[in-house]
Amino acid sequence: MIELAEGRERCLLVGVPTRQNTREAVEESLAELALLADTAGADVLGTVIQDRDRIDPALFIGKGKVEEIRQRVQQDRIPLVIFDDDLSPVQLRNLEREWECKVLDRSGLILDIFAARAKSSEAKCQVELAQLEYFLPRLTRQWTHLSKQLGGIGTKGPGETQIETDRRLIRTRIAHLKERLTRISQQRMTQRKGRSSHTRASLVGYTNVGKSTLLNLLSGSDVFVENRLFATLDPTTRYVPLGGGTDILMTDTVGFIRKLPHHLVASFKSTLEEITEADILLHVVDVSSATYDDQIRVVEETLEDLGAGQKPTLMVFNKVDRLPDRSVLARIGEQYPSRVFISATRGINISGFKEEVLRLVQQEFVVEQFTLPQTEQRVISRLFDAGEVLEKVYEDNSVTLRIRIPRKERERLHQLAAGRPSSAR
Ligand SMILES: Nc1nc2c(ncn2[C@@H]2O[C@H](COP(=O)(O)OP(=O)(O)OP(=O)(O)O)[C@@H](O)[C@H]2O)c(=O)[nH]1
Ligand SMILES: [Mg+2]
Repeated sequence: MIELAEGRERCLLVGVPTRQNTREAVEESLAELALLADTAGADVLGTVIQDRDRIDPALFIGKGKVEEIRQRVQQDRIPLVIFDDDLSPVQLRNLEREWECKVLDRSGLILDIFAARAKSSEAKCQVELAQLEYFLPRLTRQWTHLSKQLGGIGTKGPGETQIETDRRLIRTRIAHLKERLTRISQQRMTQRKGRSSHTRASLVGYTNVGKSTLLNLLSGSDVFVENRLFATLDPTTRYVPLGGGTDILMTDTVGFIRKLPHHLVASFKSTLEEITEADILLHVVDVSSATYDDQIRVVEETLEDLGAGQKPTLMVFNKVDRLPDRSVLARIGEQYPSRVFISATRGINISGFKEEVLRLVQQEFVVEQFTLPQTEQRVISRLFDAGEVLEKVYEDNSVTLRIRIPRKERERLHQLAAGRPSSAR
């Protein structure tokens, strides 16, 4: 709820290498934090790094560093200090008191960007929910934003009673948002069912790797593309022809980043269902990034958390046009058997991409036919649940279903259908 002011704001960044976190990793993470700050509308004046064996429970960094930063903040009148790691509510409060400026952590900054980027009512709801969950424990005396927004209670600095009132307001608001999101999620499910006769592919990947650019190219749509982080929050689904008469439904959605705030993932549930409900994943990677392998790991971990880690996946290495040295491609080729190299902006190897997607679809799914007596309602409904029904024909007392099913389910389903004494195959 700390809103960055209109126009550019100047800031300092702070990173802390510890025993678990090497200096090199922290420097990379800080470079990314600088991009996040830029996306949020802040100019980075400087970066402070302090090696520590142990995080200080009250101040996160050491007393000497706190003093050094205090002098810098006063001298240059810096309004904002951003930490690359998450601060506890106590650390945040103490540091704001020490420096008399705004202090944000990485999660707070990401939430702020999401809030500015959210366009649809669904995204706005999801971001607000994440922000409230994040700010509830951080609610302090200075904090009056929500009570003002919800009806002008308390325009002066609130006392303890005011904070209690704010907390109650927030909890009520959280409950309301959760209810709305449940309804939205149900609507999405109905929409997906309506389109269920097509294979669904979801574009996943780190933020800014070119997912939206690729969908635009494949479907002629005009999803917003930008060389900043989190250009896309709302899912867009389009038909994409793969050739040979096969169309698939492809969805572009929010990108991931390291240390993605837990609250954000939890509240973006309905958006992220586009990923968990997909048949196959197209994991887009910016192969020109120096840290692409780290990014792959972060995406894989996030997918694992979402329960989508086991889905059939094609690795799509994008931005090959930016590679000065292509020898890296051979190494990647060995490491990832199911992969393709493309450039979405230059249109390089898009036909190869489509072939690989088609191959994955054909490899993972088969279209099978089942004929059953119409009285076998229980088995019929299990078949409906198992795959996508492409055709159903009723004849006399039997029904014939053509269903696209995962290849690995084939045997089990035929046995299920054959297990009925009167079933015909
Ligand atoms: N050089 C080059 N740039 C690309 C390529 N594909 C995308 N880009 C650029 O990368 C930037 C990010 O592209 P987007 O399509 O917005 O990326 P995204 O993955 O949708 O990003 P988020 O929605 O922010 O997660 C834009 O500036 C694109 O023009 C490519 O093949 N080569
Ligand atoms: Mg995008």
